[in-house]
Amino acid sequence: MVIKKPNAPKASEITPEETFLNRRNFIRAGVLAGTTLATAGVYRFINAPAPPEVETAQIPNIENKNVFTVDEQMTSFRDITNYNNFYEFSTGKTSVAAKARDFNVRPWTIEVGGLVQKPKTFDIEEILKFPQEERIYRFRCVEAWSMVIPWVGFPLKTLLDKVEPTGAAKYVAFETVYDAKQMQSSFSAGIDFPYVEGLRLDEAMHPLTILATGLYGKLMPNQNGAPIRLVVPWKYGFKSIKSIVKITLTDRVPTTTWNIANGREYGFYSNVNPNVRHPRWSQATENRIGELSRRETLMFNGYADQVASLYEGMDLKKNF
Ligand SMILES: Nc1nc2c(c(=O)[nH]1)N[C@H]1C(S)=C(S)[C@@H](COP(=O)(O)O)O[C@H]1N2
Ligand SMILES: [Mo]
Repeated sequence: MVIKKPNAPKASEITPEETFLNRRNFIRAGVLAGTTLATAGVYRFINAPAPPEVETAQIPNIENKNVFTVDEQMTSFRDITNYNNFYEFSTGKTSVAAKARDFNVRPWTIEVGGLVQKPKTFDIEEILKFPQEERIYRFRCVEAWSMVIPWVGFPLKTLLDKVEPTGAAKYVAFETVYDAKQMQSSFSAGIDFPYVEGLRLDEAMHPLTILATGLYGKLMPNQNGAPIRLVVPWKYGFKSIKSIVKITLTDRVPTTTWNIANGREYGFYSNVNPNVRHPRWSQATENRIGELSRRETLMFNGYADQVASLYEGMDLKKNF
């Protein structure tokens, strides 16, 4: 029995993934409403058949553990790898794992360029040789569900320092691979591909911002953004772009996928903020996957001590 708290989105406010407008119909109809991320109902694997588990290899060179952690129970491997948002494969969270199963992530390169002294295309094998750390972070989706995930990765700053951003660089733009042959939802997802995201340079250089290469000590499962994805724990999950092939230093605010799809609902900053409502639901509480009652959402997802200073003097309602 699930008892809805007053802050939980009402059933009438929830847009089921199945009713997403097909982009072509959307254009034909001339509808002005934007595309939206659906809100999640309470989710549990009770009585669900065991999902197929694809084992990835152990990451051998994890140097730091227990430096960045939270005093909250980790979400199970099974839930982290079977409840996903990865619209290139499916808009159905529990369908992504199966659809991404055969996604081939080798060979893989990341092109890093733009306003830098030393542009370079990195091979994933070279990146995996960087010292890796375990980072146990809270992860909060804008749809008001959350997890605690033991990522493996390294600070994004480590990579950016290697290409030497110039003084003119103010932002970092990221791009996901788009391979129509291997991915499936080019039109029905309702968002444009390739998926793109961005950060301000100081956010990108912040010690909490990582490029993640795995989770639970193993190489990144395809459904979670193999072979490498961004993780910015104080921002809503959609900022944490998956399967990155390109990183560009720039002096302009980068275009971001959900902002193009619906700028009224999804801003550039997208910092977790319990005091700023999504236009269609409260962000004051969240459904921690695996728990029964809702939790209070924390300012900057619990990382305010470390990141609030980045936004000093900014109106967080305006810059949502
Ligand atoms: N390329 C790409 N990156 C993406 C998404 C996506 O659809 N495509 N979804 C985002 C959203 S909305 C969330 S909540 C997280 C989900 O990450 P997870 O499946 O590893 O939990 O990935 C983000 N990164
Ligand atoms: Mo999300």
